[in-house]
Amino acid sequence: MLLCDNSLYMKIEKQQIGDLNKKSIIAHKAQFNFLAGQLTHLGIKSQQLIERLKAFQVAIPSWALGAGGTRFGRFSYGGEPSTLEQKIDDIGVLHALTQSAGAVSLHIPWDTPEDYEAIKQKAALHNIGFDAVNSNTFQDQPDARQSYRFGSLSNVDQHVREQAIHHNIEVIRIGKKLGSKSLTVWLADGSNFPGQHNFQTALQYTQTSLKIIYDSLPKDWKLYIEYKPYEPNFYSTVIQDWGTSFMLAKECGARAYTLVDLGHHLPNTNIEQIVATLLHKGMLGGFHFNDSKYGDDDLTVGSIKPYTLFLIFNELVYGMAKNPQNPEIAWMIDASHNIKDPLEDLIQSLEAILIAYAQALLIDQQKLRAAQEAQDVALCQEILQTAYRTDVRPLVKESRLQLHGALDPLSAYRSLGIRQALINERGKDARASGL
Ligand code: LRH
Ligand code: MN
Repeated sequence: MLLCDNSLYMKIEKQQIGDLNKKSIIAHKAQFNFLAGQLTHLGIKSQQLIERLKAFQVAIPSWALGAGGTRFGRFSYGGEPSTLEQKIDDIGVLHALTQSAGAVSLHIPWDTPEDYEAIKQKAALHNIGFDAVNSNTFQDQPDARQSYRFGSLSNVDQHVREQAIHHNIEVIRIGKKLGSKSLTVWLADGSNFPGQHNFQTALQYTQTSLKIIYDSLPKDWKLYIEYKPYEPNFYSTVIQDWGTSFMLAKECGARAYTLVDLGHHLPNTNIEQIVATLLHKGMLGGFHFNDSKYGDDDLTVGSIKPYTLFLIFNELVYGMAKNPQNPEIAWMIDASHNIKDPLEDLIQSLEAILIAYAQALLIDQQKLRAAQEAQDVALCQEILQTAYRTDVRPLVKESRLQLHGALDPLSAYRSLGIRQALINERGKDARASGL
């Protein structure tokens, strides 16, 4: 624990991590050298791959550092961050251990900064940047004049639309003060019963409202439009799928893009094909990584469908090489932790993301294209699954080691007794704002 402007905060020193790594460094080097040897044999330069893993930074959602919950209950975790400062400290812990959590994505008003300079200083202390800011027009604020019960940017009531537009412009203003360069808009807007909505009117109001928000963006900002098929509305959602988001973004302008939240797809949707389509059109702005079995379950990344995550990264690796028209993609996690320690859950999600990326980087894209052209279906599958079945964990560990992170972040987190230290500092009943 370290003292910073008279508040105690958790900071893990490189020395502490180095000492922990000593216990497993010999085993790691043996596994890494064996894999690196195999890859050299295949003409793959491990260090080039490692540099890409080191550069891959994922933004942590400010709303997912406490225990999540459902309408059926919420189980507090103890030592949760109840201020934005404490949330940044927790992301600092994640980044120190994983060296891949180099940014925070704020949700407004859940995490509106009080002291901007103090927040920026604290983030800088932990080498954390500010990624996309998220607006919230799916909950009514205590002092709000208008209600979002029947929607926000699509609401038939002009005053409600104006309030929602104003909120988004306020969120941009907050983001500018922190150095963020993008706004994510997710709308809960929709209907619960047939006949409740005039679909065309709702879509047109949404289009017009988004355009006003887009036109108030600073010239170097991007707008991400996040789609979702259902919840909290259960009959229709205005921005229900990638096509609607794509269309609305195109109408807004050149700096508006589609954001893909992995949990926002109906069962068995081919998400990797959606990703390829968006890349092909230069419209893939960002990701919300998580995993799910049924709905928007917000589970640990790679915990349910790791092969799908791998296939998505295959399209991303191909697209990052082939689609210069697509902007730099914003990588973010969007998860909710109902039964796991939030920090352990995020450590596992970061690991799963880097493993899927490393596996996809092993795919010989030229060989795959040749097999596709030759319509050698079995060979296409072999090329993919050879990469998927390669244990790339030594590469991911080596990328962390080279950045002075932990070889095994989860066991380091436990060995350092961080959760108990947070409970001692913040108490068992501390509760984080957010989902
Ligand atoms: C909607 C969503 C969106 C956030 C919210 C916290 O389901 O994915 O990205 O605003 O979760
Ligand atoms: Mn999301």
